[in-house]
Amino acid sequence: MKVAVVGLGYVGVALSVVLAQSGYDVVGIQRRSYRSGWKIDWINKGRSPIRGEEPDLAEFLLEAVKSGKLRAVENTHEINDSEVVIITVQTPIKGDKEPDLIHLINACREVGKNLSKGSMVCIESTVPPGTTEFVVKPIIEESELKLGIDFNLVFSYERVTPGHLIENLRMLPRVIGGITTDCAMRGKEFYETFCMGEIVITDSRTAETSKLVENCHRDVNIAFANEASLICKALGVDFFEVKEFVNTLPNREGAGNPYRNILEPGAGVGGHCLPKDSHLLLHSFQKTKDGFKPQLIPMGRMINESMPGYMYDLINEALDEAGNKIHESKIGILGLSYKEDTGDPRNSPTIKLIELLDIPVRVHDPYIADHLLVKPQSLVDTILGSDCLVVMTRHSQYRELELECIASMMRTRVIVDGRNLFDPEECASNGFIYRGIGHISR
Ligand code: SAJ
Repeated sequence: MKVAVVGLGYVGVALSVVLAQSGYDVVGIQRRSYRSGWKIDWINKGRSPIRGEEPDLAEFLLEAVKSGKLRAVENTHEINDSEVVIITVQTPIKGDKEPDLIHLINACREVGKNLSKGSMVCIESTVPPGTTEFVVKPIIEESELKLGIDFNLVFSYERVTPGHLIENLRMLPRVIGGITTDCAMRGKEFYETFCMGEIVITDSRTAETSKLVENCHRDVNIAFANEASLICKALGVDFFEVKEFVNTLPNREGAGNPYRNILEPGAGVGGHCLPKDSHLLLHSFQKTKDGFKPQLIPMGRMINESMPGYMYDLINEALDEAGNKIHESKIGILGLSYKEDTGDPRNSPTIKLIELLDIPVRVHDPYIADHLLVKPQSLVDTILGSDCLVVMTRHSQYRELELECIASMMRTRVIVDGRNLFDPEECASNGFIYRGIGHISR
């Protein structure tokens, strides 16, 4: 069976590979945009366009392309004889935090124009609740195709996290929301052919809302860790010790114990999901004109967005203690990517920090060689002669850094650790002025 995947981002590429590995004839469709057009030729050469550590992805992609099971094209006519069309285009938010659905709308228009009767359309992009029914469906029906008669339509959200794309797509449970029950059942039948996790069905709006609530829950829990760490700092208490003790509450099945799982405080919350998903959820909520005023979710978002600013304050405080002025200092930043062991700078807290510092800085990232805002440097050049080393991303490579060696390379020994990378005692014993989120200042 032929499947078309529209939008070759990290989800579309990984999904195309998993589908090809499961025996489908997959055509990945990508418009030749400035940012992503290069992926078409890259994939057809058997090369993965995804940066960072992705087990199996590059190897499986090469296999799929060599076997002819996977190819990438620009033109949307290939949708024509596909029995399933999956849309995985990005759904960012605009500067005013409003959803930007233009990529989804354009993709739906192309799908509507080329869809064959009897096909199924699956939306995997994260969307405001109601989008599948009130935005996608009408666009596809503009082509005289009738839902339920000529095509089926589902919203089926991905739950991937970079670093685990293939594993997540194959093993995690799936929630399939159909515009009709028949749609949902057909969606379940399709996803069962390559997803090993449990597959549950519901309506499209419930599925759309579940995805957003799932991510808002994470965003708010990270905000809780961030706020609790700032309270602990003010109390002169090490937050990581508190976190360790709190998380000792056992999570024994059936014991009914109200276990805890406090997350990691850090330099900020970046990526393509969490920074936007609460805005997508609240966008649809606001349209209901309900009198209730959400506070916790928007406040959690604000706390996470304030963390790069908090890092700025720690840098300022630590350099001041060293007798340096921030604007006369050489600052080296470890990590441009929003997340450890991945190469994705989207909404990265590092970008926010660089903008706040507003001075030339040196940045290193093992997975990012170039960026519009800053030219990443080598690790040595980032550390050598610097007055302050700032940890923004907890890449595994940084765990091998020797403090003694770093101390000998720096002009002033100041470390500001946003990801609990270094041990505060060890920093102190190596002569560093240390500040770290979640740790007591030394
Ligand atoms: N972060 C913290 N503290 C934490 C966990 C994360 O500060 O305890 C920061 C990270 O540094 C990063 C950001 O939050 O900047 C996001 O991290 P993430 O682990 O949530 O990674 P994402 O953005 O890839 O989230 C994905 C999401 N999946 C998608 O919808 C694409 C999300 O659904 C998952 O909850 C998350 O993975 C996951 O659970 O791994």
